[in-house]
Parts: sequence; structure tokens; C-alpha cells
Amino acid sequence: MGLGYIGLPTAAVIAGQGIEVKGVDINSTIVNTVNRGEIHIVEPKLGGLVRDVVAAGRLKALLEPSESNVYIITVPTPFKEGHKPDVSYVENATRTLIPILKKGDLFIIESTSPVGTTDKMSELIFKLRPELKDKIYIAYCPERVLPGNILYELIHNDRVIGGIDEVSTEMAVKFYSRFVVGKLHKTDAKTAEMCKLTENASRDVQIAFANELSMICDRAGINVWELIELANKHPRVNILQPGSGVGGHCIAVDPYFITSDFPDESKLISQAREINNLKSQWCADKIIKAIHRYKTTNDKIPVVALMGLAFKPNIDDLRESPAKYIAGRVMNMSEADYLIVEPNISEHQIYKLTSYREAYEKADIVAFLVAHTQFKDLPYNRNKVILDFCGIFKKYMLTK
Ligand code: SAJ
Repeated sequence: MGLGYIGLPTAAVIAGQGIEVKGVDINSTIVNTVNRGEIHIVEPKLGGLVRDVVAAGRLKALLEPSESNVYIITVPTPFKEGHKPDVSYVENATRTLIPILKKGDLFIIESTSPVGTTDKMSELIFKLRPELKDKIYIAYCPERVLPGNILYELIHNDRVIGGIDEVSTEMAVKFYSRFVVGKLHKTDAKTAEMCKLTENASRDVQIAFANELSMICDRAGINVWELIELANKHPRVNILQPGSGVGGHCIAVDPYFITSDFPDESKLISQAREINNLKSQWCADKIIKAIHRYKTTNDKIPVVALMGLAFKPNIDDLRESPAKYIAGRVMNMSEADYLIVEPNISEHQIYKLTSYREAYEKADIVAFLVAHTQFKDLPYNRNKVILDFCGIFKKYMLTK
């Protein structure tokens, strides 16, 4: 249920094991695309696999579910007003399945969900179909794959599987063992739900530490990249890299599922979210100040290159991207001749894109917003104002 970044690769991998898969999505464009053997997302190697399993008749996309033995929910769980988790997609998908569930079926939720969601969905199922109590198996098994490396990680990563009872856990483990070679760790549904949130909150907190250090170091006149490299020489220290903020649809979202349910107990997690959001504003303010300074000193409007729009290095995904937020804010607030760069996409709906070499060459002020590999080949040029928020020229400069 849900043929997005997780559902489609999961469907294709399972179909690749010779199992008949029906991929369900409410969007008819997605359903038609998949049935043509094509894909609507960018993910290495996925296109070939989908083409093969569709051609072999093992994966078929549908607008509505039909009777099966195993049901997997992979719909999005965004947040709504006040950063409250929105589980309506999970609930709607569950409701659509309730009439067709039968004795012996396995119902699995993979969507990132607030603690207690699996129990709530079970209650819903048993309220409407009381005869299925103790007759079907229900489990939570969060996905853990990294966009850009999904097919490998789907098969090789360890998984955490928590059923509403022991027999549900066992049945889900048996199912995943058909296509996962990583270890399958058994627990209960609530722990599995919290485990997913913990993994992403942990990364958010660690990145916040690096981002906070970068702002302290900027004030103190210390090169944060050198500092982190040196601190990481300690055998028990492993600091992550600062950047222009935290983006994407997981790490910048999931911690709110903890803070909204446990506000009094989640001070650190909540503060980390704020620091990572603040870092993007801080970067935008730095660029705005640099433009102002340039105008005052040179009495002319500068050419400003904004390098990168994606939410992280070497991908084409711009969703919830700090770089995109920074570019929008800076262009709104300061007059300049802007050159927008994103080497991983060929065109953008709003911005005219410039090649990274041309933009770097022409610009008076260059702001590196994403650490794309290509940018690291550029020669460091002391005659330009360089705002390096993601360590492209680690060795040469501070983020002044
Ligand atoms: N980032 C930094 N500094 C770093 C590492 C990352 O600023 O040192 C930034 C990135 O630029 C990006 C954001 O953090 O804006 C998130 O990127 P990411 O590569 O850390 O993670 P995602 O969002 O692509 O995928 C994460 C993964 N979770 C963890 O690593 C704990 C992935 O395994 C999950 O499956 C995925 O979230 C998900 O779907 O929940």
C-alpha cells in the first residue's frame, strides 16, 4: 500500500524473489507508470528491476487492494500543524484493507509512525472485524534504507520487527527472511516504532552538535573542519559534519513524532531540531550580510552563486531541502545577480540553472550550500568572497 520511495523498491525486491506482488497506490499516474515497467522516482538500479518484474508478470500496480496473504503499509506519515504526526494515510490504508482481511493474513506497517500506532490500527481492525481477533498477524517493521542506495540496503540492512504478540513477530520474521539477508531482530510493536524514531532522532542530535560547533567556531575564528577532524582522532569521539541544515523527509521530520508525544521528556531532541533549523537561517543571514558588505565596499551589485539545491550531497531530491530554503530566503531579501547551481538536475520549475563551473567563474560571492562531489574539483580562489557552509574547501578557510 503506497508505491513511493519505500513501497516501490520493496514491492520490486519481493517480486524479484518470485513472489506475486500487487502494488497499490491512489495515484493513477504512478499506477500507470509502474504497469508500463517504468518508475516515477529517481533511485539507482530500481528502473531495471521494476522493468524486469513487471515484464515477468510478478508486479502489477493497482488503484485498490485485492485479496492477498501479506499486506504492507508504506504510505507517508507527514506532520500537520504544530509538528503533530499525521497518521491519516496509515489509517486510510488500513481501513481500505479491513473488508478484505481474512484468517491467517499478515498485516505489516513499515511507515514511520508515532509510538502506539500499530496497537491503534489493530484495535481498529478488531473493532470492525471482531471475528479476526487472534486469527491474523499484525507487526511493525520500520524501513531503514538510505535514498540513493535503497536496493542494496533493503536486502542487506538488519531489520527490527515487533508484533502485537509473539506469534505475529514470528510470522513477520518468517516473511522478511524471504528477501532480507541482514539480521532480523525481534521485539514488540511499540519498541520497534520507537526504534525507528530513535535512529533518526539520534542522527539529528549528532548533526545538531556539529552545526552548533560550526557556529561557535565561526565566532571564535576556528576552522570547524580541522577541529572536528582533530577531535575525531580521540578513540571514543565521532562527530558528524556541519552543513547548511538538516533536510529530507525523514531526519527533519521524525524527531517531531517524539517531541509532540513526549514534550516534557524530550528537551534535547527538541533543541536539536531547533539548532538544525537555526543553522539554515544562520547561513542565509551570512549570505545576506556578505551581499550588503560587498555593495557598500564596491558600490555595485554583486554576482552571487548559490551552489546546490538538493537536500544532501550527490542526489537530485530537493524535498525539504535547507539549500532550497536558503536560496529562496536570500533572493527574497537581497538584490543581487543570482546564479543558481544544481548539477544533479537538468532543469528547475522556478530557477534558471547555471553550470557549476560557469557560476563559480562569474560570481563575486560564492555560497556552497551542498557538498556535491563535483564542487570539490573547483580551484580555491582567494579573490572571491567564499561562504563554505559544507566544507568544500575544508583546508583553506573558515565559514566567515
Ligand atoms: N547531514 C549533515 N551532516 C552529516 C550527515 C547528514 O548535515 O554529517 C544532513 C544531510 O545533508 C541531509 C540530512 O542531514 O540534509 C539527512 O541526510 P542523511 O544522509 O543523514 O539521511 P536521510 O534523510 O537521507 O536518510 C535517513 C537515514 N537514517 C539514518 O541514517 C539514521 C536512513 O537510514 C533512513 O532510512 C531514512 O532517514 C528514513 O527513511 O527514515
